[in-house]
Amino acid sequence: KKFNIAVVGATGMVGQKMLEVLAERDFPIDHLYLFASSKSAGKEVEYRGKKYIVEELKESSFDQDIDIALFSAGASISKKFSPIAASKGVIVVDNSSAFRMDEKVPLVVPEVNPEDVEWHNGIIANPNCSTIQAMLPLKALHEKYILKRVIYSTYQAVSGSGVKGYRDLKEGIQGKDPICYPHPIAFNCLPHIDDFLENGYTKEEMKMVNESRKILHAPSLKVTATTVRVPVFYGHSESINLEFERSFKLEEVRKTLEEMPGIIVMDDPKNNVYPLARISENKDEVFVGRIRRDESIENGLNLWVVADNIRKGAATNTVQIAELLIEKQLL
Ligand code: 11C
Repeated sequence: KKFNIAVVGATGMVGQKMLEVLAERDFPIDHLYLFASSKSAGKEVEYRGKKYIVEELKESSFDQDIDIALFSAGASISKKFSPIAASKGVIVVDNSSAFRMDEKVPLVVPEVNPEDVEWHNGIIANPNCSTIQAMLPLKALHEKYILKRVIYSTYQAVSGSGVKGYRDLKEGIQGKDPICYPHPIAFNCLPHIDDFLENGYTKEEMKMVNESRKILHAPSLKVTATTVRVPVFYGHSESINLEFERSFKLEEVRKTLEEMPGIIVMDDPKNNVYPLARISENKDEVFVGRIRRDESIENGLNLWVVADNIRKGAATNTVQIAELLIEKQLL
């Protein structure tokens, strides 16, 4: 059986990657609809050798026979159009932050909490990129050793800010002033991703805290985060410090991570082998390395976790959720 799929935000960085991933994975598409703002409407986009015209997104767009709509056009577009689509029987997989913490909306990483898609009410949220990649190792280890506390420190690529962030790094290297960030990102690190909140954290940091608890079904898990933008085009890197209830053997930890679907363990520091942003580029897996004990506490562990933020962090995870809907016959 084939399905009618819509991509909302089809001309954006993530929308384009979604199309690439859908084609690569041979997603069973009957009819493909591409939507974007009026600015991009009329543009031609190619999918599997066929040209499609991008349509302007309107309320009436969802009167068409659409099974699944993959949204990646920002939170305000999602807030307005996802409920309209859902009310017309379209299942929305939303890559924005609009509905992630809504109690009626599942927040899903397919390798981690696939069962949560079953209680959807028309909208399923795709987590933030920096959360997604952390969830795979954390879930695998939480099941065995029970997480007590998580400390995230991230090193995030400029593509997380879309084309403007990419431009700030590319042109910033040549000395141009930034337009996306408040400071130059070239040859710099900015401890500032998304807006600051009253508690002194950024929205990006609180996304990591809140989304981790929801996905792991651990509402009282202690989590803290510092998120930093670094001069890298693609691939978010994360130092993750963990404290567990139970004791562990390092060898067992390594095996658990190796056995987790979606993870590639790269951990041979003597031969300079560890995950790198440039290795993760255009890959769907989450790379884990620098696996070592935190010797300052009992049952402490340090990991270095890297993934392509546009692939596993956005487009691939969204497409995997759509595949899950088909697999579980939820359409
Ligand atoms: C970044 N994580 O790297 C952000 C991008 O909530 O979907 C994704 C923002 C979001 O800047």
